[in-house]
Amino acid sequence: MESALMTSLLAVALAIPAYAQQNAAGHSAHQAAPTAATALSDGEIRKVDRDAQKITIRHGPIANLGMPPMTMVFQVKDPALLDRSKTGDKVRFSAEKAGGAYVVTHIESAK
Ligand SMILES: [Cu+2]
Repeated sequence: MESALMTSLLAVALAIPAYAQQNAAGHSAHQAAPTAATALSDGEIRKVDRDAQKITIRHGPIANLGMPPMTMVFQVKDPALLDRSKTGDKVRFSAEKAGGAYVVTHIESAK
């Protein structure tokens, strides 16, 4: 009985630092999840063209594309990205080059 209690207390004591570490790692992993392949860039939506499935973004530097800040038109990987975007939105987004076109793969609201 007593040794069982000691064992469970020991298990808890050992688990606490492991949990804390795992939690910290889990948090940063969560932050990085949408950006596994590409880093997020800052941008502001200038135009959403649903017919052409294109979006104009005034963006900051895009590290993975080696692109300086500018305003430009992107294609979108998923048309649903357009539904969540409107002119004037401040966003964080990721883009990649696919078949000679620049394609937005992720957009999230910038807070
Ligand atoms: Cu650009």
